[in-house]
Order: sequence, then structure tokens, then C-alpha cells
Amino acid sequence: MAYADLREFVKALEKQGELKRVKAEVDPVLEITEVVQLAQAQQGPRGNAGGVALLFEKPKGSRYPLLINAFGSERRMELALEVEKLDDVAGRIRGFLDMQTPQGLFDKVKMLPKLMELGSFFPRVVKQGSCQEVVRKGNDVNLHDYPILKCWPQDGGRFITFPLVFTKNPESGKRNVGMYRMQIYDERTTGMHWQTQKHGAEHHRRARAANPEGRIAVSVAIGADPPTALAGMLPIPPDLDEMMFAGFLRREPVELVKCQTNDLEVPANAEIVLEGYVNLNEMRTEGPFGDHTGFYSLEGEYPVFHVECVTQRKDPIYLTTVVGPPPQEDFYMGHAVERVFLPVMKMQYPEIVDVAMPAEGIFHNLMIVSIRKSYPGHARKIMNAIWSLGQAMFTKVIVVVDHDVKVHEYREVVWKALCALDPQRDVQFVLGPVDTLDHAARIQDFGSKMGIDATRKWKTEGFDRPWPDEILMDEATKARVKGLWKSLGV
Ligand SMILES: Cc1cc2nc3c(=O)[nH]c(=O)nc-3n(C[C@H](O)[C@H](O)[C@H](O)COP(=O)(O)O)c2cc1C
Ligand SMILES: [Mn+2]
Repeated sequence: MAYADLREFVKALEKQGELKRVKAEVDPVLEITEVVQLAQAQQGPRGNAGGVALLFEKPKGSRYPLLINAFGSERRMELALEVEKLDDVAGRIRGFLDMQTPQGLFDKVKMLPKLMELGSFFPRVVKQGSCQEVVRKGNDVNLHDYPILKCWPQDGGRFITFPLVFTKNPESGKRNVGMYRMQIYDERTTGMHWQTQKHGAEHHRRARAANPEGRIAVSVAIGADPPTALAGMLPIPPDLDEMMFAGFLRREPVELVKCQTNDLEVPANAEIVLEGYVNLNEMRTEGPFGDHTGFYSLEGEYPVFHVECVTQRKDPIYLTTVVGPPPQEDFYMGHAVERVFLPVMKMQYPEIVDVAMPAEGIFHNLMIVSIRKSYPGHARKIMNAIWSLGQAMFTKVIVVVDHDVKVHEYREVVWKALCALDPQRDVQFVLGPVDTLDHAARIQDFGSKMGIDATRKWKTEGFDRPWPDEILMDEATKARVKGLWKSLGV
């Protein structure tokens, strides 16, 4: 059974020893960040990295509790997705991708459970939702009611860091949900930090092309059952509904309710919903913000979100996160995404064996890919494939290694990749879109990327020397010495 809502997940975490309640008053301005830093550096209940989730019961200046680090370990991501191992989700995806055309009646019957499961993907609109237990409109709206974090000293203010931003494509009417941080300007206005390549920004552009003086409806949900709450960060194609994907992850449809003041639908089980609009001709300075690069993102011009109505539960939990020097909570969220989407990547590029994105590479700076190389130039083909694959286009450095290199063992990667390299021959530069947060790029959003072909070089690639074998002891000697070992006194 899927989690009904966020508080059911809180209970589950607590039962597993994965959550601590903080009863003392702590300030959402800087202090909570620092508590999270220290807590994350501690071991979790299984000796794991990432500490425990924290429920601050008395954030200073607010009546509402604050949940943070709820997804900040591999184990908590497994609990969030209700699987033993993250690869189980990948296995389910593989199951669908491998579906064959049924040959006879028996095949068709065997497929029924899968087809029934498909039905669970589609979100369902319901009449009522607990996210609308309390409704406040106009002057009763006050964002200062909530324990919104100022994360780091040079931040331009307080930021909502875990929102689900709902918009509709003005041309197709299709929904998008993105996780875009929101800087609080006053009681009823925030920034809307959708970066230029993201789907929310595209909706904004299309609406603006039709009528620059108009506005686009936006609703923001904060806190929901885990797969729904996480859906905003999924790097899925435009016009593919994140709520459908959340339904797949939770194996039950996401229930949506229509907003009070606009035509968008939001998760019925959300804790808090902000309804409003973005003017298509209004921009305002946003930032700085201590970002997941471990550096501040500097000020930039972004659209402004006007909140006309707030709906919430009677006793909402405010869900948030802190990004900063890696690894933080978002590393574990992103790592789960990497594991879950690997089968999709492999379906398009079956030569891919495995992929790793080390925490220090902050997702877009480094991807290590192992491939089963089949033809000359194959490593370069994979680089180009990655640079054209959704948000993987931002990858600043791609290292392609042979299938027998264990990509998650970074020591092995460094050792073998460097040995396989003739830098002038094997490094390739390209120009293209780069992550907005890349502060080293020559121009914001545009710069260069580097691919390193660290595979064995072939004769057919113009390499005319013999390639040496890796040193490995023969099995017979190993067995003999193992037998002698005790008698050696070493
Ligand atoms: C905690 C967190 C904060 C994020 N903040 C932003 C942000 O402020 N702006 C942005 O464009 N992307 C941000 N992202 C990344 C997007 O959520 C991600 O690229 C997502 O796929 C965007 O959805 P879209 O593809 O529907 O546009 C953030 C991700 C996480 C996990
Ligand atoms: Mn999207």
C-alpha cells in the first residue's frame, strides 16, 4: 500500500529509527541548516551515511513543524519508494520496457497483471482533498506563517526549497511539475527560479509568445506522499506527466484536486498549496542562494510568483531541504533517480553497462559511463548520446570506460582511465548548453563540455601498438598460497 501522505511516511521513518524529533526551539534562519550539517555527518541507524531525518517541532517564529533530511540516505530513499533496493524500481521499469507483443491467448493472460498495473499510473481527480481543509485568500495569505529557511549566510532571503511547481503547457494543456526554489519577497510574492531549459520556463515562454501582457496560472504544492513529493525533480521528457510517473512509483494513482482559484490540479494529500500566477512581463532579482554546487548562485533575473490563495491541512508539516557542499540530501534523491532511469538509458543505448555520478561531481559536472565497445569511435558516440539526452545534456565531463571497469569504484576509475589515456588524442571538447549553476561557464547557460575516451584503443581506431593485459595472479597460484597462508606466519 502506498503512503497516504507525508505524515504516514514520517511515522514509517520513526518506526525504523530513521527520524528524530527536535523539541527545542531552533531558528529556520541558518540554525536549522547547521543542525542538519552536523546530523548528516553522523551515522544513521544502520551505520549508514546521511544520519536521520529531523522533524523540528518548534521552528522559531512559526506554528508549524518542519521536516528535513527525510530523503537524505539510500535507506530512506528505499523506504520512500517502498523497495528493498533502488534497483527493484529499475527492475519494474525493465519489466515494462521488455514487454513483448503477446503471441497467443496464454501470453495475453500472462500480460494482464502488467496491463492492470499500467492503469495505476494515471492520476485521478477527486472532489475533496485534505490539502484544502483550510483556505485563505487575498489579504489573509501570509507566507511568513511558515518556517521557511534562510539556508546560508549570504542567501538573499528565505527560500522554499522543496516545492512542486504546477503549470500547464498553454498550447497542449499538458501538465508539468518541477522542483524550482522560490525566494520569499513578502507575504504574498516569491521568486520563481525555473532555469531556462526547464519545462516551467518553456510554458512561460510559450504563454509569453501568445500574449506578453498576460499571466500564467501557477500552483505550488509543498509536502505529499514521498513519490509525489519527489516527482518534481524527475528528469523526464516534456509533456510526460510527472504525476503519472509518481503513480507508477507508488503503484497507486495520485489523487488530485482542482485548485480553489485557478484551473490547475494539485495532489489532494499535499500539506500546503499556494495558488496564484506569474505575470509574463515581470522579472525581479533573485538570489544569491547557497546552491548544491557548494557555492553561491549569484543574483539573476527571474519571474515573480503572486500568491492569491493558500490552502492547507489544519496542521500542516512544512517539508524542506538544504542544498550546499556535497553530499547533502539532494545527492541521495539524485542517486535514486540515476539508478531508476538506468534501464531507460540502456534501452536506448544497450551498449551502456553502468553509469556513476559521484557526489563531488554534483550531477552535472561528472558522469562515468562503462560501455561494451563494438566499433571504432564507439566511446565518442556515447558522449554525443549523453549530451543530447534530456538534462544529461549538461554533463560537463564524461568519462567513458570499458565494460570491465567498475564505475562506482572511483579509485579503479581514476587508475584505469588515466592509464588508458593519450590526452591529446582521447579528449574531445564540444560547445553547447550548460547548467545555469555552472559559474565557470563563459556565458550563463552556454559553454564547453569535455569527453574523455578512456576505453582500450583499437587498431581500427588507428592505434597500432599492442594493448597490455591487466596484471592478475593466476588462480592456481592463488589457491596454493591460500592453502599455505596459515603456515607462513605473515
Ligand atoms: C532540492 C532541489 C532544488 C532544485 N531547485 C531548482 C531550481 O531552483 N531551479 C531549477 O530550474 N531546477 C531546480 N532543481 C532541479 C529540477 O527540479 C529538475 O531539473 C527537474 O527535472 C525540473 O523539472 P522539469 O524537467 O519538469 O522542468 C532542483 C532540484 C532539487 C532536488
Ligand atoms: Mn517536466
